[in-house]
Amino acid sequence: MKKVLLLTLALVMLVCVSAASADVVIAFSQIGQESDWRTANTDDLRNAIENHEGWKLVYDDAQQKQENQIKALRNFITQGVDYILFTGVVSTGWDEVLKEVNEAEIPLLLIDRIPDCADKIDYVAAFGGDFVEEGRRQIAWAGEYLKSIGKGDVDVNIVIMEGTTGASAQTGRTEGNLKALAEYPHLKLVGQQSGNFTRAEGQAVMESWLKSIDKIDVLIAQNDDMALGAIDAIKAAGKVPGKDIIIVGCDSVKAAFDAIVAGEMNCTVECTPLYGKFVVPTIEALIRGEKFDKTVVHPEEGVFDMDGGIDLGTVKSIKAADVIATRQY
Ligand code: GZL
Repeated sequence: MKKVLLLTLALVMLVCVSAASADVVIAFSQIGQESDWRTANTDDLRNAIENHEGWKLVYDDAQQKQENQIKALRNFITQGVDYILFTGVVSTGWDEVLKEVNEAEIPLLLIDRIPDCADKIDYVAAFGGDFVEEGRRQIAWAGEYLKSIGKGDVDVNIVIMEGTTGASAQTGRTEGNLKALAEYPHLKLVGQQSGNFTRAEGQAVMESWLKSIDKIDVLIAQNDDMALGAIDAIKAAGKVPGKDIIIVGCDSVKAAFDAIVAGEMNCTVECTPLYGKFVVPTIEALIRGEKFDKTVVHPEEGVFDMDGGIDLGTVKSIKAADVIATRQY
């Protein structure tokens, strides 16, 4: 009798332990590896999920191709994962596949770039940059900086290097850039072209601009990787980046801080890639049965430059050299 009781107890404990350690499978459809921002975003989310007790990550890198993301999402459905994290390489063309995710009743978390169809699909939570505000901050910084050095009433030629065409980070930042230009009539837009968020394409676009545009005074690059590529082109053309051409990036990755401290870049507008601290507690809360609304949560973000103190209304710039040692990406 005693043996039967002990055996039953052992069996019950085994079932409890296996249930407790049952994996929560989280699938992540990532855009690619196009920039330092993207790499930091991937690393942060992978670490946060893979280091969580009982959680397993299913990861897909789409190499910046929408068709690869659509395939990955359908694979996640077939695998019967428990949660899906999604950021879209472009904003359109997701309605059908995200409806399939909904029909499979797999909770969907939107991060980074929110798809245009967001108001037509179900998702359990969303976190992403305020791209319009980031674009505004880029132009406002250039306008306020020129005022601070007594050049607020001097006509200057400005070029805007855009991110991946059709990505919400590009459309949002462009909207913010162009709206803010109206506040600074002396900033004359003489070039606007996509560098696809990559360093190589940023260098190529800047090389062509330096040959085709007589005078460029300010570069607004919608991410730091393109700004760093443009710096390579500016140096190759025998000009001094950060002085002959004022350079404003976006993301605030480490390489941009290094360039600002070296005097080769002037400003970077922050767009954090560190979403692990939002995603992990949200999934833990969802497992507890908590619900979230469809508000897109925008992380707190700053602006970093050579000297600090430039007032942009919603934020004041911080001297990059003062905080470079504290940066996490
Ligand atoms: C912004 C993100 C953008 C970054 C780029 O949230 O989607 O994509 O600004 C990255 O560096 O390629």
